[in-house]
Amino acid sequence: DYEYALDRDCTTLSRHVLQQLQSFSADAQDLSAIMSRIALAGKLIARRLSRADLMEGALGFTGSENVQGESVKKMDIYANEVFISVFKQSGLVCRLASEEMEKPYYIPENCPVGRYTLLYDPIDGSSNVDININVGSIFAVRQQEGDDLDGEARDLLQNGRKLIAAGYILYGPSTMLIYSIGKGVHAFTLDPSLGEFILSSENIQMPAHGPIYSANEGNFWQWDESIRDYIRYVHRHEGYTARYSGALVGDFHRILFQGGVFLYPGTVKKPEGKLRLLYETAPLAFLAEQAGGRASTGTQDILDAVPAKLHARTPLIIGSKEDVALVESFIKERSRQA
Ligand code: P6P
Repeated sequence: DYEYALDRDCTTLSRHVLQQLQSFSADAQDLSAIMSRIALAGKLIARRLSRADLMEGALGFTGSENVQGESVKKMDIYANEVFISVFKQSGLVCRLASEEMEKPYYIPENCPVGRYTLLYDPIDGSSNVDININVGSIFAVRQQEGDDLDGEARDLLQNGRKLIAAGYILYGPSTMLIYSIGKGVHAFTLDPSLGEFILSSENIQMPAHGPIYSANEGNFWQWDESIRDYIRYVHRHEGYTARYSGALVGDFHRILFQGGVFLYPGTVKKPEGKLRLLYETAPLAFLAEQAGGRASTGTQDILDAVPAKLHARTPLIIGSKEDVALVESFIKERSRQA
C-alpha cells in the first residue's frame, strides 16, 4: 500500500546500515558513510558502463598489464580510480587495496591509526565488459590495525573473520548492491529516477540446495580427479543444470537467490586457482555464510584462509551448504584413497 511503498522507497542504504546497527554511534555513522561512498562508486561505474560503447576510448585494452600479468581494460582503470576518488576527502578510508594496484593506495589526510581499509576488485569479469555482458565490483571493509608506517600493510594478511563489511555491485539489467555488515545479507536496486539504491531484498537466505553448478568445464582436464568426479556426478544425476557467465559476481548472485554451487578449483598450472582471496573469495565467502551458505577452498573454509601476500589466490567452492559439502565429499574421498 501507499505507506509501505513510501517507507520502502525511503529505505536507502545509509538508513539501512544505521537500522542494522541500531545505533547512531560514530562507528555506525562511519560505516553508513562508507557504504554510501561505495554506492556512489557503483553509480558512477554503472553510468559509464551504460554508455561505454558510445564513449570514445571507454572500452578496450590499455595495452598494459596489471600486477597479475593480466591485460588491463580501460574500464578496470576507470573503476579503480572511481573508488579512490570517492574516498578522498571522505575522512573514512586510509588505504585502498585493489586487484589493479600492486601496493595499497594511501590517502594520507585520512590516515590516523584505526581508520578503515577498502579492499576491492573494481571490475570483476572484465572479459565481459566489451560485449555488454554483466560485470561486477566486489568490496570488503577492514579496520586498519597498527600504523603500517612501511606501507607493507601486513595487518591485511589475516583471515576473513575480521571483515567488518563485504558485498558487491552487480551491473546487470538493473544495478544492484548486495552487502552485509554481519547482520544478514541485503540487496538494494538502483532506481535511476531517484539516483538512489533502494532496498529490494532483506535477510536473503541461500537455499540449502540448488540445481545450479557453475564452473568453467573447459578446464576439466586441468582439474584434480576429485573435481572431475563431482562433475561426472552432476552430469549423471537428474536435477542439475550448468550456468557460467565468466563473471564471478553474476554467477554468485544467481546462486545466492536460487541455490547451487560455483567452483573455481585449482588447476595443474595454477594449484591455488585464479581468484584472489582478499578482494574476491573472502568478501563473497562472508556473504555466503551470512546467507546460510558456505565457502571453501576444498580443504578449509575460505574465511579461515590466511594470505601470505596481498594478492594471494585461493581455490573457491561457494554456494549452498549441501552442494559445497557434496564437492568436499569427493575431495575427501580421493584424499582418503591417496
Ligand atoms: P575463466 C573474471 O576474469 C574472473 O576473475 C571471475 O570474474 C570469473 O569467475 C573468472 O575470472 C573466469 O575465469 O578462467 O573461467 O575465464
